[in-house]
Amino acid sequence: MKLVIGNKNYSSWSLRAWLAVKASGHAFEEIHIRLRQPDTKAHLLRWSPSGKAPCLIDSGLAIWDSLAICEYLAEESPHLWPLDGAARAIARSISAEMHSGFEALREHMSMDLQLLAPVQDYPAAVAADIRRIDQLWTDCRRNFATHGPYLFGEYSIADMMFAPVCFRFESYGVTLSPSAEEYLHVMLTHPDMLEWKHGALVEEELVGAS
Ligand SMILES: N[C@@H](CCC(=O)N[C@@H](CS)C(=O)NCC(=O)O)C(=O)O
Repeated sequence: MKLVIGNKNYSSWSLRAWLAVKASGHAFEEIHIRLRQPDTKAHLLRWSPSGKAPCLIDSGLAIWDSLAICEYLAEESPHLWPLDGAARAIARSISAEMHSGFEALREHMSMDLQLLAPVQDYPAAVAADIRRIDQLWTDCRRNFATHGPYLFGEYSIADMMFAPVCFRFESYGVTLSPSAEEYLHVMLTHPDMLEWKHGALVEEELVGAS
């Protein structure tokens, strides 16, 4: 398996797919494409039909878009979604909401793992996105997380979909409710999150040195 990803520092969509491949247990090769360069699109199009990262290559089959990659992996590894049907339905709902929403948060708090810049005042739309995410995290953990600290107890695709938000909240020093804060800490200390972050910092050092 190969996973085509953008810069670890910035590529929030790549992070989701990378976490899913890691959690699936497959050995895989990372193909790194540097984003925001004149030739980025050409490099991406060599692998990814959409010209975007991430793209998973499995036995010659290209699967693009983070959520589609997660679903593809979950077909073979059903534990990537919560096993209970109701929990799985809600996990898919919040993952889809993340995938297609929260535009204000994306626009004003882009993922940048090198950044530590606490923000006091957000535009109202960003504050509304943060409140909604806090509520989702709190509700899911209260209703479903009876056997573990993640959104549905066990670590699942729902957590992976919100992983970039966790890095954003850390970078911008976002204040959350106690339950959401506890969840944020759990995610930020997950070994795969720490590995990705380390990769992002090393990658930027290399870029800076070149
Ligand atoms: N909905 C897509 C979004 C993918 C996306 O926008 N990827 C960005 C990197 S984070 C990209 O490839 N940008 C390069 C470009 O658009 O030229 C997904 O979930 O994978």
